[in-house]
Amino acid sequence: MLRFDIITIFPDFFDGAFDHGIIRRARAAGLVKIEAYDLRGWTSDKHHTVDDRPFGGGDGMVLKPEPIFAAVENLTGAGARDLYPKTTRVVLLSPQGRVFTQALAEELARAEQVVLICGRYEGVDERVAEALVTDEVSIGDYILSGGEPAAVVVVDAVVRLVPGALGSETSAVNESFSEGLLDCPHYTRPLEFRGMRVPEVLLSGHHALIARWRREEALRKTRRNRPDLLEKVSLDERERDWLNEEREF
Ligand code: 9D3
Repeated sequence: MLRFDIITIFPDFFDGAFDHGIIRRARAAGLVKIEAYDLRGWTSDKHHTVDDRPFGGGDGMVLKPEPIFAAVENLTGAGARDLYPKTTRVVLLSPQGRVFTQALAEELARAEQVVLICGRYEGVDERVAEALVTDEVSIGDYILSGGEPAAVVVVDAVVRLVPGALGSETSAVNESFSEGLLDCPHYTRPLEFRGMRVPEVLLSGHHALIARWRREEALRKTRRNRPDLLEKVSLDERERDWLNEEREF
């Protein structure tokens, strides 16, 4: 079973966060275990101090190393990166990390234990990254107040890749990012809604035409919203021509 251990100063943040849909089912089926731990539980001073002022000066506070080292040691059985079991990953969620991708989610899904350290304040004492962390990860180029929302994102993306977590309805391989393009548009009833009609081709029953339409609409959506993805995907000649003839959009 894949085990997630989340180290945070706001364990309540995760109340209910993993109690819905696929994650809830995966937990109920015993495929994954997800636990959030209060960093203050690994402090030893009277005031349960987790942070302190930065050496060199500056605004804000920095998470102290001692409680985080104690937490990781306690949760992994080892106090240094090279001593973890090879199936253990210790992830520091930080704006300075490499950007989280589907490829990293796939790697983490093959682990037995993923420890997620949630940063807060101005940051985390760098000795944590130096000695404990196997992966320093950001979820994208925007500013969060802390690593907690990022931890939810990572757990969600990884759990759905654990074998058996998705129902038989869907399969993780047949999804948007595996194809390298964004998904095509989808429609359901009613046929007409507030004057907007479902594209005729989807009603035609002509499966080859429908498949071509879906591929072209996926290309159109990708060009509009994620042109960076088009560089990485191989298109056949028809698809390149189609994209070029659509340039006026
Ligand atoms: C002024 C320098 N800032 C760093 C870029 C300060 C700062 C901003 C936000 C320090 C900590 C944070 C809290 N963010 C996270 O802990 C975080 C995060 C994020 O802000 N964006 C994307 N991914 C992540 S993962 C953890």
